[in-house]
Amino acid sequence: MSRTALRICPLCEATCGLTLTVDGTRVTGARGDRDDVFSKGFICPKGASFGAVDGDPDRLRTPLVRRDGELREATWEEAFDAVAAGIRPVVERYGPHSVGVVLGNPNVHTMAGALYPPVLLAALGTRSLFTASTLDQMPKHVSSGLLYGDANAIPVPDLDRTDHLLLIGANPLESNGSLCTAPDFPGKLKALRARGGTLTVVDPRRTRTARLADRHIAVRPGSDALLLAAMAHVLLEEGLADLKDLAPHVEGLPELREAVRDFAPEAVARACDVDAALIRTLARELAAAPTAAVYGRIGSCTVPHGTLASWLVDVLNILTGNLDRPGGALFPQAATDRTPRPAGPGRGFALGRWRSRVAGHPEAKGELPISALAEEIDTATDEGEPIRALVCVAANPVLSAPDGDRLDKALGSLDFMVSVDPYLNETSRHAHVVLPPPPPAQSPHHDFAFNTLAVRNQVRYTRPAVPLEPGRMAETEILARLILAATDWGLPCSSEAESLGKHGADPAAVDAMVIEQSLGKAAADPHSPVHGRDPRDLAARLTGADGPERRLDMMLRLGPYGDGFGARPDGLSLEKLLAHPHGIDLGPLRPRLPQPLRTRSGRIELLPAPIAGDLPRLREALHASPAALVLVGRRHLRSNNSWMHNVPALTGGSNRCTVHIHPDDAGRLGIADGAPVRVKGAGGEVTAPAEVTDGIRPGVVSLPHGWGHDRPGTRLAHAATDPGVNVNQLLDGSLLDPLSGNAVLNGVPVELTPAG
Ligand SMILES: Nc1nc2c(c(=O)[nH]1)N[C@H]1C(S)=C(S)[C@@H](COP(=O)(O)OP(=O)(O)OC[C@H]3O[C@@H](n4cnc5c(=O)[nH]c(N)nc54)[C@H](O)[C@@H]3O)O[C@H]1N2
Ligand SMILES: Nc1nc2c(c(=O)[nH]1)N[C@H]1C(S)=C(S)[C@@H](COP(=O)(O)OP(=O)(O)OC[C@H]3O[C@@H](n4cnc5c(=O)[nH]c(N)nc54)[C@H](O)[C@@H]3O)O[C@H]1N2
Ligand code: SF4
Ligand SMILES: [Mo]
Repeated sequence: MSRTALRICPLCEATCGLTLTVDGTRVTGARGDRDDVFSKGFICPKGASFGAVDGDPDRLRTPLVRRDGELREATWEEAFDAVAAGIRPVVERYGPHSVGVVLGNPNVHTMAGALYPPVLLAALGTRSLFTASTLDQMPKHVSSGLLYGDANAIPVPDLDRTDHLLLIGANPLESNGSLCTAPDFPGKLKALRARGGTLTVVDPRRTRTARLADRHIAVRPGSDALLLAAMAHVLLEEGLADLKDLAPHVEGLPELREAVRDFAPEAVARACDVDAALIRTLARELAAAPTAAVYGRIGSCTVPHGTLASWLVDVLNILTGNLDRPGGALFPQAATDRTPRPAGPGRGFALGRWRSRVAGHPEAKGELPISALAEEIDTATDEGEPIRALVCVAANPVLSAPDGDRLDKALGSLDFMVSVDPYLNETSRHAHVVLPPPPPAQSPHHDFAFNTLAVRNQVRYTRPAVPLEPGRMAETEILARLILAATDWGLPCSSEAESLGKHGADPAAVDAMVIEQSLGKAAADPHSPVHGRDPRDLAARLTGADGPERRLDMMLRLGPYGDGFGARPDGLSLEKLLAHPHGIDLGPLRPRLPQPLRTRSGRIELLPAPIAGDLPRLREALHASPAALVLVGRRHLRSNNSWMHNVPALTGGSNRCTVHIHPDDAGRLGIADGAPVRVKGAGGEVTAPAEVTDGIRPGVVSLPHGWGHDRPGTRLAHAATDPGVNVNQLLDGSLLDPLSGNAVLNGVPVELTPAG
């Protein structure tokens, strides 16, 4: 007997609503949910393969615990005992920072990943936090932190209403969008053009997105900050800047004018390899468009000037008055955001509150660069203890971060490592304990992170489509138990908490504790709808089948659309959301300034000091001689970073680990289409087949990331049949964007030779 169930897709940032066909516990089909208030039936090939991803026979079914050097199946109790025995002595002996935490990308695609890692970090008290953010969007967080005082205040292009979109280093036709949650991004780009709007794409490759555009600019990799600075220069020098309604909220305009003075189009043209006249046209068109949005993604972030480029994206939106207005770039307001406080000066955003032990990298947003993870494990200094134990949740840094070989060795040297991961892969194979979460059909879903980046305000929640199979544990419970096993979290706070910290205590106690603390704070906050009320009484009113649902209920009710626990009876609650299985539409993005600002001035600080301090480095780039050959990445529609190569339905065809190279370069270097080519970088070399294509500009080659599934001791049968190579082995981890600590993954110098 088959039935259907709804499930929000967790396989990319678009968050489409799916209708699954379920046979017993098996997902046998997936189609777009036409009634979903946000995605309206859209689905892509990955979503359509949800059943195959969910039912992958290589997914681990039980915990694994290392005994006598080998990972063996174990009970949950044995596994958490091993976690307690592994982490606690390290903390006692070497202190909290000797325990590292690595959080990977899927944490933003699970409820567990949103709700528990903050508690784990607080409980461990470690500063050794590394996440996929420093391989990705940390430059955007830093630029938002500096401009707006809130690292998570990221403006999103108003795709449905804009007249003009300037898209930099993003390929949503493959990625389906990022830091811009939009089901059917491709359709939205087509609709933009159909309504007479303009799409410009800046990308060294002629991607499928670029082919859709009115104009494609094949910029030299790594030079976008110069291009954007030149556009800002034109707006300011030609009198085209017009802040419109933003003017009263912005400070630093004269200083900005001075700061970009040296970046005239004629000065940057050579470094960008873009005609000066064209740069002037781009700036004039941006200013002339009725509404416009500049949007930058991976290609603008994972480069040497990632923070400057990310900042300049917003500067252009501000200078044209397009920030915070319909058709421009706006700040979404998610249902689980905190109740907006009145506008006014905030605490601002600080960088470098501590530094990494070995290289002295400054922290950003509480994180150290993941490029420095290996050295923080394998290098002794006088500055403190190396990392000796690691908690790795949904991360595969051996493939996703620079110099996987070094990290691979470093992980092998740890006293203890626990991975929360469904697969035994290149990273988790080093763990002493592997805790496997259930497949997505057995997990509930709400997009805490992506709703704050969505092109339309809306809220959706799906309960598990399939009940937990016997022997499975929900990922929320796994993480709650991990916190209890590894730490003494909560002990000093209340008598009720006495039972906490005791390994084996009820995991619901973790949620109860978070609820107690959050409601206590809300009741004490004069701007909260529950100000002055009794936190215990509020807690008693929460509904939900378990701890995570009660926490979702609490966040919804305290949030900007919430019922305020009765204060606004029409408002949101979990109960109300459950009554709307296809979600609740909360309307288009609306102007919100100055409310989101948290800078010390209470205004947008257009030229923050750390940015000004980094501009001399950009000025130097004007005169640097470009490398003969540089590497960029690429994504494929039927993949996701490192963990979808084990699903036959999603591999093969054009989804292959090949070196894209322009015919001119191939001819010059004697490289034939399909022949093996050796690529050499600072961190090592790899050999992969060449794919000669004029879809990439001369002087640039491209390899996708997330491949290299040929290490021993993994359980990825299908991926191992076509392992590909690890592009990140070409990096040695030393190239970073200095303000954000983000790895430079694009525009990296390489050498190519035919491999015999
Ligand atoms: N050269 C190059 N390198 C890159 C990039 C690039 O463009 N070029 N992109 C970077 C970017 S943007 C990112 S985000 C990073 C990603 O870096 P990572 O997050 O390290 O890599 P993923 O491949 O996403 O691996 C996620 C891990 O989570 C596991 N997993 C999958 N689903 C779940 C789940 O539901 N729960 C749990 N607990 N685990 C799960 C997978 O098995 C896998 O081990 O890679 C980066 N690396
Ligand atoms: N199918 C699929 N979807 C995904 C993922 C996946 O692996 N596969 N990963 C997800 C994740 S974690 C993320 S972060 C997002 C990323 O989402 P996107 O940023 O849209 O992803 P990419 O396809 O890597 O696009 C980056 C583009 O930047 C270009 N580029 C490289 N260097 C430069 C440069 O210096 N300047 C400019 N202007 N462009 C440059 C590349 O050629 C590439 O086309 O995708 C998400 N969605
Ligand atoms: S676009 Fe993303 S969220 Fe939508 S179905 Fe495809 S993978 Fe899932
Ligand atoms: Mo990412």
